[in-house]
Amino acid sequence: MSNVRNDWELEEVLQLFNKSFNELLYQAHDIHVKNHKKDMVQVCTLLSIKTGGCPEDCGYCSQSIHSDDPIEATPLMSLEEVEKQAKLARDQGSTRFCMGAAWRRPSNKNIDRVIKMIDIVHDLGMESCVTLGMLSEDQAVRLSKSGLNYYNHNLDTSREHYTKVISTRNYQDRLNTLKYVRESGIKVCSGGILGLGESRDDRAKLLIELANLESHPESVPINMLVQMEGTRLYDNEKVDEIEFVRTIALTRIMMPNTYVRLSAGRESMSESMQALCFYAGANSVFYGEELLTAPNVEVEKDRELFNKLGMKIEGESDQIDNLNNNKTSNAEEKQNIYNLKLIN
Ligand code: SAM
Ligand code: DTB
Ligand code: SF4
Repeated sequence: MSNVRNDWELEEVLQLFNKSFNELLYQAHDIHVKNHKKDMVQVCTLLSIKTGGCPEDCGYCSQSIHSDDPIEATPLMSLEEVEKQAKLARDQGSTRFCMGAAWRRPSNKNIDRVIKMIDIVHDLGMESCVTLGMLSEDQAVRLSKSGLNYYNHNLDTSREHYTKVISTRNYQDRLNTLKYVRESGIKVCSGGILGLGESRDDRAKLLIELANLESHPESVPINMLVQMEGTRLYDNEKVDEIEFVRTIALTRIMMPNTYVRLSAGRESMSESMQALCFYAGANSVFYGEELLTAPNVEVEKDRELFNKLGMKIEGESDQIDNLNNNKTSNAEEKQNIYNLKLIN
């Protein structure tokens, strides 16, 4: 295991960023294979359980009421629909199901409903993750008691750049929720977005915020901005691909044991760029045709890419081994695993 550090400084992170591309990737890949199973990708399906109508003014988000072309608001999804979508995800091979809601913060009544949804996900044998906005300490404890595995709450960018992207909350609000989540025992998923008009310094500073937390997040999503029409940042200059891959490499080097998730924006990335991201240490993706409101890569295309790259979906290979070794007794489970073998 590599040394886990929590004392990163800007100068050394920028020095790493400035290394030659090959040297940086080699270092990141070396750390990756020392700390993770090789050629494995963890997949997580997203579901928007409450879309649109969000009072926050995040400049990148189509679900904000401040967007010029806001997406239509929907009520909180029914438990039946959640179960249907979660089953579909499980049958496509997902091992984690993440439910997102366009809230500034959930009410206690909202939390009651979400806990029932989390139970549904667990009953289907998947890990759970939710992203519901800011939480109180009590709400984090309630979610933890329900057995929730992960809470996603992104810092998005550096402290300095944050005020240019969002004005309805501040960085400390985000950090407070992360603290409540960590203290409640839920695993932390927190990352950022590239393409918000930030500089390389801002990217380095975001990673320093995450890597200098007392414990590293177990999961760090790195999103490429999906430019949504009507949002303030719609016309932003696109991030250079090599710079994006460098940021993935830095994330891997600074947080060696963490799952680094190549997140939103994969739909517009070439296969070669994704392959470079995996080499640089990304080992998790969002899986399924839709993110929250934006399109994602088709499942068939992802499976083809994983096959081409000789990568396996985490959890799936164990399930198939169990079937081959006759270790699975439940008939429904056998059928699901058999279906996975067919898609493979
Ligand atoms: N409302 C909650 C919140 O903001 O924490 C949860 C849902 S919100 C959509 C989850 C995360 O998705 C945001 O923190 C942001 O990092 C990411 N996100 C939203 N819109 C995006 C976009 N257009 N491109 C890339 N990432 C985006
Ligand atoms: C994260 O970092 N990215 C996901 C998830 N956490 C919730 C969301 C991406 C949203 C992309 C835009 C959309 O679908 O609306
Ligand atoms: Fe609301 Fe989350 Fe979108 Fe911000 S990112 S506007 S908090 S749904």
